[in-house]
Amino acid sequence: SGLLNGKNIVVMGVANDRSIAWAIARSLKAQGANLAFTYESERVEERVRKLAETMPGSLVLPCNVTSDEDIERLADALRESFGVLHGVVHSIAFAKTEELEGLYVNTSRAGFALAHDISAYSLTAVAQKLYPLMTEGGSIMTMTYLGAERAMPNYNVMGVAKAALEASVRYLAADLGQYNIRVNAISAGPIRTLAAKGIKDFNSILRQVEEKAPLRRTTDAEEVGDTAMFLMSHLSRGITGEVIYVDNGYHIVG
Ligand code: 0WD
Repeated sequence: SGLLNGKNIVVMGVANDRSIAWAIARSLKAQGANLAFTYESERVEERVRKLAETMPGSLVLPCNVTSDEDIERLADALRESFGVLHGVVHSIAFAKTEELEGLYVNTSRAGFALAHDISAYSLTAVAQKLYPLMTEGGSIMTMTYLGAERAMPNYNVMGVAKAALEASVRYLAADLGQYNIRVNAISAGPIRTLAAKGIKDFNSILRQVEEKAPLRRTTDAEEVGDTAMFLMSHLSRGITGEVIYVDNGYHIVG
């Protein structure tokens, strides 16, 4: 028996086995959740299917979050398979690599728009189309980073998009609380993933965390996974509109 028995949860943002979304899925599965995975494009479909096959009974559905049509189709597919939805894990972000180095002041209009569309607006778009399926209440969560609050080297436009994402969490929480739907974010310390590869000097960021974080180590995806499990569960029923740090304490000293 698990904390998430009978809970239907959609996990968005698995790209490979290093993805934070995949660690989250493992923690959710360990507590008995029924999972649906979405993939961005054919580029990652095969990898996501292979991973999902290791969790028998999981659904695998396409959804590029830049497309309202895709999100509507996702809502229809989830309604058909699950009926009721209890949880949404949003673990998606994107910016062009050239916007993730050098000076923020050089950010292009198109680069700004793209980063905000995929990394911030997509949470609202997904919540808008999926909350009607959460008829028994539910939990929506997303992934953010300290660069939302501080000007950090190279994070640039992604930091500005994460600030919009964190504000969206508060507005969505205010809107959806009346339906007993909670909306929160996890602010994770740096973890070596595909997305992290795009950030210049990522190794030196990891070294700084090892030196300065109160717990003197970098964040494991599993640590994020277990906090996500808590946010999806009844244990966190009093928490909404919040940003929870899973960063070994770095943000209090760094
Ligand atoms: O240090 C880190 N890795 C941290 C990541 C620290 C704190 C926060 N985060 C955040 C990221 O900003 C992101 O929001 O966690 C989330 C997950 O990131 P990740 O697990 O580090 O990276 P990755 O495994 O690359 O997953 C992100 C995925 C994309 O992967 P790629 O690398 O193929 O772009 O987001 C998905 C895609 O699978 N994605 C999309 N999904 C649907 N539609 C789209 C899209 N348009 N664009 C990207």
